[in-house]
Amino acid sequence: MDVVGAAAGDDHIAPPEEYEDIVSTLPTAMTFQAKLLYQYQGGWVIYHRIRGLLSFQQRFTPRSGDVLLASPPKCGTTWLKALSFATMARAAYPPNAAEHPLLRLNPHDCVPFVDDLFSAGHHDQLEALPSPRLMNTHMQHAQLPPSVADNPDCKIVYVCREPKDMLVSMWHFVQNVRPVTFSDLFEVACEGKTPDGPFWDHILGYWSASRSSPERVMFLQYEEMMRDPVGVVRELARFLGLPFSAAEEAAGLPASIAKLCSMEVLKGLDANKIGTSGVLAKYPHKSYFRKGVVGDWINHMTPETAVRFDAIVHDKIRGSGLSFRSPLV
Ligand code: PAP
Repeated sequence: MDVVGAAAGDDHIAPPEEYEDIVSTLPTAMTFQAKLLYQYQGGWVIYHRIRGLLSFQQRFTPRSGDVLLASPPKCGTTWLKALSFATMARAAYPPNAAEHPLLRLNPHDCVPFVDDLFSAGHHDQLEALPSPRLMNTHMQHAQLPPSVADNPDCKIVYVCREPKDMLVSMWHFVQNVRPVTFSDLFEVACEGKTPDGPFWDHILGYWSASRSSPERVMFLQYEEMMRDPVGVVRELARFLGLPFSAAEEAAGLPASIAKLCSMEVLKGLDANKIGTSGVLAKYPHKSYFRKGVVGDWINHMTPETAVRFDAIVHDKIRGSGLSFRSPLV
């Protein structure tokens, strides 16, 4: 594991023009902001990442000890990146160290996003990382190659979020690129046509993998992380095979990691107030830290809209054993 330089990637790198024979046959749909989606293996992939996904499936060489963080967009990726990085790197960088990388780098610059790296043809950067590597993806579980999905030596940590809050977070985030009305986003989300959607299939894919292989796939919910961040840090460390020792517990390391990665601390850092990151497109660091609360949907959805959305989600996840805990519903 290592830090990816903050300067990784340039603006507007054209994705490799490979796989035209496959891409040209895929069904397409429009999502908000008139962005084209390709339907591939059940998931809706945004146009600038479809070739990257195919390239990942073909070229990615897993290594023993690889850790892949997975999530639908806007469900806690930034937070999970920070927590996982701080947990895995704690021997080299104790959470209270004045020179901790998270104090000077945005979490997205500490953990590479494989979807964009492969889309931009920059996947060689992954080869340069020492083991154990920590990476993240928004790909659906069904889109992971068997060399990753079924690999006993690779671990996956998944995070999802109460879907109404996910949608509100997505709406705020896309305003950074171009305005879209909440109702336009809402309608495409009801059809599952958001990037990496349908979000219910995204969630169910990893949910089912975590149920059948709990030692390889850890399933987290944003609301659970909010309720007990220190407990989640302990669980995460155990899952990754790096449980806290008695001495680390006595020194308060789990709590220090949770504190370092809290919204309160990260949002206040210059590293997260200024600058941009991203390989395909650059997003302001501050756009990853908005409110970080549970139940913000209430400020954007009418009760009728919320009921309509809940009904869709309820119908999709029925029988899976999964539920979403939001204190407001
Ligand atoms: P991404 O998919 O673009 O990487 P992601 O990090 O998954 O985004 O989601 C961003 C959400 O996580 C934001 O939620 P909000 O819009 O409802 O506020 C962001 O505020 C929240 N978030 C980011 N960092 C933290 C953190 N350290 N603690 C809690 N929430 C956080």
